[in-house]
Amino acid sequence: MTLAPSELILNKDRSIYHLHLLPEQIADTIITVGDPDRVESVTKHFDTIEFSTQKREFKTQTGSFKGKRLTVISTGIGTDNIDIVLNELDALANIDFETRSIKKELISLNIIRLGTSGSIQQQIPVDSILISKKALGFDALLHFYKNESLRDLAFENAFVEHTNWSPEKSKPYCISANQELFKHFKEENIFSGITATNIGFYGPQGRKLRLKTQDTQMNKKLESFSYSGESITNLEMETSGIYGLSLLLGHKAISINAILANRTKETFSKNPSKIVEDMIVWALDRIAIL
Ligand code: R1P
Repeated sequence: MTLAPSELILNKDRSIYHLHLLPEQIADTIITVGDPDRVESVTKHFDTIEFSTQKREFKTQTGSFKGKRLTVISTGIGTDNIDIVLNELDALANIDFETRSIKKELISLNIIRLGTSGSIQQQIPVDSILISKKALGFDALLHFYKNESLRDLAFENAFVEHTNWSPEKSKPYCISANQELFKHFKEENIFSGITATNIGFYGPQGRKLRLKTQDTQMNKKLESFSYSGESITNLEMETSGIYGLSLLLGHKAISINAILANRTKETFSKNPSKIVEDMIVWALDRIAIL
């Protein structure tokens, strides 16, 4: 099947529409960060940088760390951007831009998010690192794709019942991390848990400035929810989209988070850049031996 110009959109230089990348400019292992400025916080540790570009919030650098070729790309904020980044990275790997057709041999990328997040459990302090064993998406992204076999429906239904989830919001969807990557990164001093991915930063994460939230008890309900001995540990804005689309497209994904805030204790890191840097240094060493 040939993909029409309106579906697979290429720029004049044959690069993919939003990311502005050519297929040869990405590695098989991709680090995603939210903040474009964090791209260089990662690549400053590289031995060499072979390529850099930026379009909108999508800044990309490809280079080598301890002999391993890696691409670092910023996604900006939210799962709407994750839809663009994951689909365009997959197109770069698995669609032939000359024939505009899907390749016969598909590549499975490693996708590693190095993000920031807020804890909702007392025992997960600021300035710690947490790996997402599962993601619970409050965004609607995955509902736009065929996804039946992917989700933990029993978990989702228990969560909807526990929180008395408003039917006016999209149904939360539960997706697991890639188990191989989860085991590779999990260590004794690294927390793990279920990450709730929110559709916004303020109301959707229970923050009140001037507006009232629909459910004032939501964060307390998230904190007290438990299913098969597992709890929701933290809130952020991308992991569910990364896990869901990676699984659908056949890529391996893991989300690693520097915990900057503790919402139950109402505390925020006094030196957020230090824990972000510690996470980057630790994760790069693990990525080098993937
Ligand atoms: C909100 O401030 C942003 O920070 C978190 C959230 O997921 C959201 O993207 O992650 P990043 O620091 O990776 O962007």
